[in-house]
Amino acid sequence: MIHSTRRRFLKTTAALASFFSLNSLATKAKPVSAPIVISTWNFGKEANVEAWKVLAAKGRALDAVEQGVWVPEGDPKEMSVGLGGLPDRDGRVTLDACIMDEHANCGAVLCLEHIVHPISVARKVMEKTPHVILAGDGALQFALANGFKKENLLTPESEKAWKAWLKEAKYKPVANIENHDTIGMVALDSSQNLSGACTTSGMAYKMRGRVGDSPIIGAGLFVDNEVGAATSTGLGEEVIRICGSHLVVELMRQGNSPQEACEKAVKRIVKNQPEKSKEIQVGFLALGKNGDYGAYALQPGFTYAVYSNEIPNTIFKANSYYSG
Ligand code: SD4
Repeated sequence: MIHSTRRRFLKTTAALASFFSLNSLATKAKPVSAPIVISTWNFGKEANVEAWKVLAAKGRALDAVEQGVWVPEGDPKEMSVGLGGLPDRDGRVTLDACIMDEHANCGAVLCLEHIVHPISVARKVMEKTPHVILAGDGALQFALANGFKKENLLTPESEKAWKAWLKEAKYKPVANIENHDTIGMVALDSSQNLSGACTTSGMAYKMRGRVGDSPIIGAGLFVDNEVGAATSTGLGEEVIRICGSHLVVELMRQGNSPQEACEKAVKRIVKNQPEKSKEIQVGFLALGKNGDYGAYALQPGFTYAVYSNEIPNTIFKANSYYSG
């Protein structure tokens, strides 16, 4: 009698436990929605259109993110990426980019000058060299040897902005606007594979040779095909200090949703730099293997664009730690 009551109790407890664990999974995870592409800031919306063409045709996420980020890279009006990017304090446009695929293959270029599409040079580094990173003159030499054209990236508008800056020549990053933005894009294709790309002209009026988080695998971008992908934007030095995108992906591996993971990474920055974090912007964007996604920033104003079969290329505002 005691035994059968106990057995019944155990059975009920096991049933309840599995009910609740399934239920908590169900509430955590949104429906699988591959393919999906998400990218940083408002200009991500236009970039998503190109990425979506690849994804909708059942192409690879890797091709989608490369083609997607080409849009702001090639747009002279975008003063934070590629052609027309704001220069360093010496007036030189220096670009940073990296790309990563579902096999943990990755490539990056740092402080690359004169090439409109650094993301494609990064992809060539990944595919054609035994290395992950090429920097500066070596990256340019490699690009030229691989058929990329040498161009002047400093547009009259960027040059004018730089000359105006020179009057005071004060380096002071402003949250969200004016002198920084980056496109980070992550995608899940219809074969359920993840890839990501991140490309920028970095912080405007930076010191010559300065490199931010964007081309650093694990900081500006990280992809783990078992778990998810993440990318970042904002003041790169603060992202590098916490290996931001890698941290987000590892938090997802531990069972956090992409949203929770982005929030925890932002809070890590606050914990490390409580005073500084009030004045700067950092935003994370993450995509889980199941199509769930999330974003979070230090300050209000961080936007991102999502495109999937269920979400017709929409710009969302990320929640933030500070209310502004
Ligand atoms: C950098 N993270 O170079 C880049 C800049 C950026 O929004 O994303 N700005 O630090």
